[in-house]
Amino acid sequence: MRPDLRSALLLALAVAATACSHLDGTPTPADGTIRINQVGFLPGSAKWAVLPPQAPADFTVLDAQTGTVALRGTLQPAAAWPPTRTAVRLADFSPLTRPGEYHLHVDGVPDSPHFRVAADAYTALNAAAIKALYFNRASIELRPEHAGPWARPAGHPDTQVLVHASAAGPGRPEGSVISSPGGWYDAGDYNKYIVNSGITVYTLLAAYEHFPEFFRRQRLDIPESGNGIPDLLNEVLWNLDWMLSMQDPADGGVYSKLTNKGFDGMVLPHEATEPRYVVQKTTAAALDFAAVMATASRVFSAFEAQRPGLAARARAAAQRAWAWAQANPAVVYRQPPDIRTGGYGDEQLADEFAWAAAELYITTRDDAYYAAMQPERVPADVPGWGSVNGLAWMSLAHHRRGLTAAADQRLIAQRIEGEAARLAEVWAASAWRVSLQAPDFQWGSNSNLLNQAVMLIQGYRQGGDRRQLDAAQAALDYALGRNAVGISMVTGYGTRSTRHPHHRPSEADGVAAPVPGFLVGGPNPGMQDLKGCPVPYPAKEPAKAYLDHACSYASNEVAINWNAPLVYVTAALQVLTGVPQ
Ligand SMILES: [Ca+2]
Ligand SMILES: [Ca+2]
Repeated sequence: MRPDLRSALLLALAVAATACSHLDGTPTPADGTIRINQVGFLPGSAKWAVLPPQAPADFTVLDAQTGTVALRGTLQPAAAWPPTRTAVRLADFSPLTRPGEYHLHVDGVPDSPHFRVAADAYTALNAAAIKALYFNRASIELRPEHAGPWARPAGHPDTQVLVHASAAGPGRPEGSVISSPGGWYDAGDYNKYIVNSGITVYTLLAAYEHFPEFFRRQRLDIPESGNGIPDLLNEVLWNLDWMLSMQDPADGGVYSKLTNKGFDGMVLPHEATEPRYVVQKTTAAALDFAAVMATASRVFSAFEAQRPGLAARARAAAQRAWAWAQANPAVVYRQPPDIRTGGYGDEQLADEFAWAAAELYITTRDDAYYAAMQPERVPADVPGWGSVNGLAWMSLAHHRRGLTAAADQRLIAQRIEGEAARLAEVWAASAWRVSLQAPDFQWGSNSNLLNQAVMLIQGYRQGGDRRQLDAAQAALDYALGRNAVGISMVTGYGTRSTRHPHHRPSEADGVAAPVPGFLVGGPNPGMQDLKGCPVPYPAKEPAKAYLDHACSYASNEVAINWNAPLVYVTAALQVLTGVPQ
């Protein structure tokens, strides 16, 4: 979720200047056409398509090359789905397991887009979702051999960053200059935020902890490829090293963000040269930082030869940030009057305390941290940047066999399996066969859904209930086109995908295709950007309130924390789905 409501007015001015050239956004396919995952499926995936209620009962799956019938089936009865306020019928073509290229045919309805069934269905998408973070790197030139047509000069060296009045402290008075280079631009803007880096970096590190073999084999063609560290971790290091520089050495507190005073126009990074500031230390920043550094310490302990001392440094940094938060337990973010960039403000900090305590416990095996988590008071809910309880349980469950006797194994299993079972019930009862319900269509609805999928996958890993894995597959299907707008909401992936994300490099680079691999926010009936958009949203229903236009930061922005669960889910499905029986 992007909290930058305040950016609306500033952006409106910049967007209005470029709007005329962007009236060719991807047209929404007509209602009444087949909605399907346009990228494809693993042979063992559950496979669903959504059809209009008036479709006749029989469907066929046709081989796209030969036109021969690969599968025949019968649609399920029409049922209502509240997020579109319409009824739909489902086609279940899970028995289609033979690799190939296909489309779905139903008499009287236009054929579906082509889709693949392939043993490597999600490997390229997974790599692209990580590479999108490379494309958002600050402080480095993107060279043509790595970035192709999206090559660009380096932006934001961030070696001369001013300490804002809100961040002043002993040894670093207002106006002091510090160096804090690297990191990823957070989203469509050019600022860097610790809170949102927290869940992002954690989710990527968790993907590595859970599926190391998958990532050890992967090559992303980034500058560090071949250096003895898996490329996912190389990419993580670009942001992790930046995060380390955001800790005040004097007291262990962590600045909440590194930012301009206001948002930049729609320009390339090297054209955005406003002064940069570190702003206010907060409790949430310290705790998210502590959780990430504790996790990183575990992961990078296996790479001592490549990054000597990093594991120990991250662990010490985590403990210092934790100590700062203990001494400053309620410092919430207050936007200074002269700063207008994203806030990521969060006043509920019990979840951040629980998550940091859990990660420090797992890394140090010190029971005092487990007690500090107060686990019996922590629910396992779907994570988001400001709501991180679920991450604590996810880590405890993964590491459950190596925990001390203090850990309540039954509680860990109950929390994970309970939340996954709840989500799977919603999925099973959904006419669209997706765990997202009408109230979930908020800012960043696609990431809400993929974070639900992350929790469903934890349930499957813990308890082995296959329906939970299928519900996670359904979430990916949704992002890739089996949704009410019929568009794959990952740039560059799918036959009909997002063309005009709210993403400054994509707008300013003169390349027609958007920078690939980014998940956009998705349908959001809040439509907080209406005033700044020269064209209306095509529809207002919760699942259809989506506008493929660069003005639409409320439905079409990109964000690092939205790509992270896309990385996790595509890797997990690729590894866990298995071959058909
Ligand atoms: Ca919180
Ligand atoms: Ca472009």
